[in-house]
Amino acid sequence: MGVLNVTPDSFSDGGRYTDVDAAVQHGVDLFRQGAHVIDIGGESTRPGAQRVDAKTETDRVVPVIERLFAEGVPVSIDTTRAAVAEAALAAGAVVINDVSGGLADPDMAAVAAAARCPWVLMHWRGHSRDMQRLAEYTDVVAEVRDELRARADEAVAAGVDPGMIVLDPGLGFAKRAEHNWALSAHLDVLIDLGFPLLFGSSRKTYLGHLLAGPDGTPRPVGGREAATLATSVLAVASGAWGVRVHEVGATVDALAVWRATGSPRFRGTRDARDDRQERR
Ligand code: PMM
Repeated sequence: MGVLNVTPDSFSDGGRYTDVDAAVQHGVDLFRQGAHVIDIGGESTRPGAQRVDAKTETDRVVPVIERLFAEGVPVSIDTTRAAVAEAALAAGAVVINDVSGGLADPDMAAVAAAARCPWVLMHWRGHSRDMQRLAEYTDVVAEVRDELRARADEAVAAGVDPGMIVLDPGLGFAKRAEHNWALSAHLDVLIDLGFPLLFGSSRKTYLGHLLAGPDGTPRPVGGREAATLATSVLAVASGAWGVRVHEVGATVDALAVWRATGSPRFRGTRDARDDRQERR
């Protein structure tokens, strides 16, 4: 999943693709580099961000989605608002990526159910403005698992086909660095819920802290790409179904390397058990 933020203020690409032509070109480029879907967001979710109204958000994304649809590029809409999702689907989007997991807007489930499209339910505890104060956990992996399960159960109860649900741990959303690392190390616990798992580490702040200079200054956004590749490959190797990244070409290359190592997941019906038997 390639990231395309058409916002003036997203943390890593804010302001670069507010012009429709530039946004469409970037979406096409990411698709040609190997992204299966381009995730378009019209509202920044960076910590502390101020909200924009639904009309502003819709006006930012719809012209870009229409043009990408015309170019044959599959698009997902990154929004927490049912009205924006509806307008995006009408413009040609084929996936709803809801960072609130359906919590922000009670009408989102009905939109997802009616559209019968994949719906990404990300783990979330509140809007950007106050999410860092919600980063309190006793056992982050178990709590995120239980909260994601509740989101999925509620979606199914609202009529969403379970086969259309994708879960996401929501790195950085009401999570400090130690929470992100714990979740990354235990993706299997979330995958055991039985849904495909999307993983989004790309350029996030916790990578900047990991790579801080000797004086403690976090590595700027532009220097987090190698760490993003490492976390993305590790996530896929742990069973993640997809990764949401800004640098698609490099990610595709890194995943080709992983695939060439002969991961059991890419050997059809064979699994580790078959391999062990063969070796005997
Ligand atoms: N992160 C951001 C925005 N949308 N959606 C999903 N499903 N998962 C994420 O981790 C996620 C998201 C924030 O980062 P951005 O500035 O790169 O969009």
